[in-house]
Amino acid sequence: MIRSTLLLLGASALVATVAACGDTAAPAKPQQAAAPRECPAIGDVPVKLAGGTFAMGEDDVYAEEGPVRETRVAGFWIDPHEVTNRQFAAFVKATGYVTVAEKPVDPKQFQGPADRIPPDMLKPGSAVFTPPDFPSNRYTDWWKYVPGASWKKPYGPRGADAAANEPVVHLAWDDMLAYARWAGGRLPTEAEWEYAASAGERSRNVQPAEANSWQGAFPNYNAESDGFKGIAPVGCYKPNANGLYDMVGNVWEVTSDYFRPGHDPDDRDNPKGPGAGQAYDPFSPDVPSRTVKGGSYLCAPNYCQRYRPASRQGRDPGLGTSNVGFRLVYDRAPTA
Ligand SMILES: [Ca+2]
Ligand SMILES: [Ca+2]
Repeated sequence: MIRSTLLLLGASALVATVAACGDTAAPAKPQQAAAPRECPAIGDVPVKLAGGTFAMGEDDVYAEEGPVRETRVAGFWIDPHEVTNRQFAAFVKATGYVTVAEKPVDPKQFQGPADRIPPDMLKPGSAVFTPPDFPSNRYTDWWKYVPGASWKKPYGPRGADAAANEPVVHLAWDDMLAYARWAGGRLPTEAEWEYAASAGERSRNVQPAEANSWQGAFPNYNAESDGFKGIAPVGCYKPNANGLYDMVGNVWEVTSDYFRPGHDPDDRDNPKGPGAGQAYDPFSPDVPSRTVKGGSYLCAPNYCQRYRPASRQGRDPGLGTSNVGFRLVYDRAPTA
């Protein structure tokens, strides 16, 4: 598992080499989630979706999302909400599983001499959104590798514990696979995810009342007019027409497809994305990134208009971040 590349993130996936990460000794200023408003309790029972066709992709926003083409997807079941800390904790309790972010980092995962690796980069940890107090478009101004950050401590060791009904974050690809095996599901293909998120409508940016995104000038001014500064508990916004919550916004969701910019126009029948050898992420060219969907609480009008079903980016499989989660799909009716 390669971990020397960081990050996808709010909007940019970029290579964070040892040099780019620089000195991590300065204390980070982890962002705390705003006090949650009242959100209705929703169940965990997966939703059955019949197969069908839909117009996958968008042609007129970001180049990586096209071309639009009619795509067929077979039926499946899908989680009604992002996998929560409560659900992931049950998996950890049952199995003793330790996530990648909770383990020391192998120096071999970095390019360059071991004695040039900042010691903090070898400690267990993860990438935490840490907003600057000045305008910026450099991802290194807001992504910090925080030792001690993990799914249990999403804002770092000095931050709050993971909230039970918030989506689990800071997981690597292998962590999600392990959870999926335990839960009897699998990561959705990009086509399955987008079909479920679109729910019969054309892809469009949602309004602040519809999903947890970012209002104001990212990264230094968050107007919070949608009610949440950071991650929201699942189910605080109205579900889509399929009965699915937070498909768009809150946290990006990992799919099983490898990422490369643009869709194969001829791959329309239950597409599963390119092979590992064809994976290409311009921001992390050295690793076979997976595709993430739907944007997050960090997507803002001035920076990342990706609070849409068709939005997509690559995501380093080896490193967790504080704005990426997942949900599962199932090929047969899940047992209670
Ligand atoms: Ca928000
Ligand atoms: Ca989401």
